[in-house]
Amino acid sequence: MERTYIMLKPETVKRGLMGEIISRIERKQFKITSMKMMILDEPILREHYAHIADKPFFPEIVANMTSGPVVAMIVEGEDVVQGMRNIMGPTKWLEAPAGTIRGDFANNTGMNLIHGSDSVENAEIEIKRFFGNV
Ligand code: IDP
Ligand code: MG
Repeated sequence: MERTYIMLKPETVKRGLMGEIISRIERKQFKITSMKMMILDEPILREHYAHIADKPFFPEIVANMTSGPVVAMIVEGEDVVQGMRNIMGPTKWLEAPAGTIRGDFANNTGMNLIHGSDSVENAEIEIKRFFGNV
């Protein structure tokens, strides 16, 4: 069974949208097999977001992502990596169609509510980063 790394960003917790988003994952019949709240620091974000660490908006991302707890999850299912990307919607909130998590609830690309791995390979790296060897 394929698995992916999902993370609800701090604004999701602050806005009281955890239940809404977890519910969408469950209604899609993907299985949440691990879940924990945690506070991230800059070093782990530099690792996790290495591909955007040199962008001008990165300091804002760090400020946002360390502003409160995130909810880290391992989610399993058939084709779950792409499946979760589909229900999340595209990165840029303005491109995210209604009916997707980002399309329905985000109006800011830096605070687009949810992270989901972009490939099966990265999913395993990210699961190891945040959950260790599980
Ligand atoms: P993803 O979260 O859809 O996989 P990535 O390209 O991996 O998108 O970027 C990581 C995060 O960095 C995004 O979720 C978003 O919060 C932020 N980000 C990406 N591009 C921009 C941008 O152009 N402006 C502001 N924030 C951005
Ligand atoms: Mg990404």
